[in-house]
Amino acid sequence: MRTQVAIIGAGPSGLLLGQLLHKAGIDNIILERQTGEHVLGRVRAGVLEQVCIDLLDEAGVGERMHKEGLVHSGIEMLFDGQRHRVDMNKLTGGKNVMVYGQTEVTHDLMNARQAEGLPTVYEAHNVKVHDFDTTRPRVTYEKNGQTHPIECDFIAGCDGFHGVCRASAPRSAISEYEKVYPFGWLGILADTPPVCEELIYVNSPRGFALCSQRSKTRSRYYLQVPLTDKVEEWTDEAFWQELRLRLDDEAREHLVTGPSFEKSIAPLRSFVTEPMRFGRMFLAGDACHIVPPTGAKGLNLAATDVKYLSSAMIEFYQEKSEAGIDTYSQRCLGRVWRAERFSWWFTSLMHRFPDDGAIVAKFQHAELDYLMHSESGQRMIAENYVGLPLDFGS
Ligand code: RFL
Ligand code: PHB
Repeated sequence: MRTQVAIIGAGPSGLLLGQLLHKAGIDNIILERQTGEHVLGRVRAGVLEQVCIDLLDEAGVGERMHKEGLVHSGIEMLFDGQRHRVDMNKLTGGKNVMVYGQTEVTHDLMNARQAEGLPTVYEAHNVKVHDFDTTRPRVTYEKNGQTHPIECDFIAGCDGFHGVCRASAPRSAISEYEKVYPFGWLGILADTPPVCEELIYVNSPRGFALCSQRSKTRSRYYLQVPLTDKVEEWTDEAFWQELRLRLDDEAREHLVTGPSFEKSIAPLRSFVTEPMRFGRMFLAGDACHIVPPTGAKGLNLAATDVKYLSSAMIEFYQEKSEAGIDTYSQRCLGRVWRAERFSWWFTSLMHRFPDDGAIVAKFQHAELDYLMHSESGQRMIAENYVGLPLDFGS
């Protein structure tokens, strides 16, 4: 079999890339290790930046998002028992974010791909990438006991943190930077109305908490927990009890509890791979960078990688120019490091680190107090949260 671009991974990066390439007349095949149901079962991101919204529109899959997504113009910060609102819209000259789950984004992209009859191979096992240091790369995979080869012009590694593409890059050509945080996020989904119209980020003496949502009737809550905690040990009752203890009086009063239908613990990590291109193989999304979820940046960064990668490939085919593919890595990494910086900073400001003493909690409070009483401090949070402009720094 032959295609122009072989895409590994049917997460949001791979599906969005496939859609944008198809719109430009570039054929592609997606190979996914899991079943489609499994991919849709993973509950992850919830906040989309304008750049991501625009790209989903460009890919022709924005209709349901605009109907069902919730536009948020601010976030709330809770510390020392007091809530403070960061008015993102006012501080950024009119920018907002959209609350719309990654599951829904993935669903919309999968439906569009299926409707257009584009090839996706689910349960593609033992995917291997070959000869990407030449102009004739190949991919092989196993399905139903047979090995299938695919010849292509480019390989797009959209296969997440545990994927095969980054692992296949020559060790001598790659630099990796990593920080693992000494806690995780225990998250639940419940069909209860959200405690507040906006998201509440909480710095409490008992650790971080986040009150998020998926719709007016579906809540998503997170608690900072030790890495040694097991999800089975957390009953719904224990979760709600602990969340209550981290909230302020008003939120405690408004909190509506109920049975959860999803519960999981996610570890937190900052990670970057440089470069993001190895000959004819390109990495995008979680395959080459991970941020702790505090800044809500992971999916949004994946979307901008895909924006740069699709335009580089379109330039290659339509204008016979390699300029875009040659600068792909450099263009992405500027934005990646800015988002990594913000996510690390926001995580450090909002969580209790096990080895920090009481003085660090005091530093955090003093910094939060400063930020909430300084317009430039609040603007720094707002402009990073809604997403820095694509041409920032250039
Ligand atoms: P994904 O979603 O991991 O998809 C990669 C796909 O590749 C497949 N795969 C393979 N396929 C074939 N062969 C192999 N060898 C393969 N190895 C892997 C996998 O099965 C999978 O289907 O990566 P992608 O597409 O780059 O998307 C990245 C996002 O999923 C991620 O950055 C976000 O979820 C991060 N994130 C958030 N991002 C935001 O922008 N806003 C948020 O509010 C936000 N909240 C979050 C988050 C991530 C979280 N967790 C669980 C880490 C909240 C949480 C709790
Ligand atoms: C979510 O709703 O899952 C979510 C929202 C904001 C974050 C992280 C996760 O910073």
